[in-house]
Amino acid sequence: MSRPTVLIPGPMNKTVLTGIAENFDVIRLWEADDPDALLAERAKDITAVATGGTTIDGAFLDRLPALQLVASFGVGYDKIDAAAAAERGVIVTNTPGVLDDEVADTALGLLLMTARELSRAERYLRAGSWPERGYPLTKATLSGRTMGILGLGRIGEAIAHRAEAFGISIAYHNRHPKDVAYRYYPTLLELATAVDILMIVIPGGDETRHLVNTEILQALGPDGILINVARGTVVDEEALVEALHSNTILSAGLDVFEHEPKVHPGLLDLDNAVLLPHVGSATTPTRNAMGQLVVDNLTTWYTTGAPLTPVHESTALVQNLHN
Ligand code: 8YV
Repeated sequence: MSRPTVLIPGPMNKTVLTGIAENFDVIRLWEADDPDALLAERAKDITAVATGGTTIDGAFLDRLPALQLVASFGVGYDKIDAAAAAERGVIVTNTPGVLDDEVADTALGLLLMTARELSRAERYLRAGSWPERGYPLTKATLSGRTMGILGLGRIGEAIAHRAEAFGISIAYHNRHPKDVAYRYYPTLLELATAVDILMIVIPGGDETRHLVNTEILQALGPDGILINVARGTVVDEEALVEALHSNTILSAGLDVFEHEPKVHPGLLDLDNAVLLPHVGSATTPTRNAMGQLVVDNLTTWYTTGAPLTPVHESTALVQNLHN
């Protein structure tokens, strides 16, 4: 039997590249001299795409008439139009679960850096200022505070468990309440009003775009801390810069940005913002585990017809295949 052909549109995690090469014919589109010509020539052979950040919309899918599966690297898949894929009978998979602890660790690290000004204090030491005077006391402490989690999924729960160990109380807002002991708020505005720390873990995409706006930041208030480890698009970045500048909120810790890797210049100028270059899941073991799950989704699709981790837009398709 001939080996299935997998298209990789852009540069990709090494575990994926090595793992796929063992059992599939691979087209590395980003290395082609004329990617459009190559795509047109090979389109009829391509039955799967492995991707890690390329935009895959209806127009792209229409260029691949034989496509069956899009295996995406990462838990968030906002760059892929999974509904358009489902309409065309194409299943999308992502890499949930294997990165929960890593992202939760980053979230807590970012919270500590922000509340206790740890990166600013380190800059103070390196600048040689300590012998003159000790670093000023921080206004915020984490003890006895309440964290509101926007998007209590698997990563949100991993963050909640860690935060509880710090003595932080947990509340959350989802579309529907879950069977958990944490207090549920039916609206984001009520959650932001009730908590000291707003932790964003909700998926990106059109549905959640600019959910955190001026009104929400005002509700969070002058002692409030915003942490975002999800997608930059969830926050209206202009409104956030203004809120940090005018002390409408105390501070923000951000691992993600609306136009990353470009960062709003207004954020770069602010001392009450801690900024990380999207490192939530960025360790070698976790990225390898994510890469292996991409490979495993492809392999199981071709060997059993049942991908391991289809996204929710694809579940009906998968069920129909097995009925
Ligand atoms: C990665 C992420 O940075 O999984 C996600 O949704 O945002 C991160 O784990 C991203 O997948 C890298 O491409």
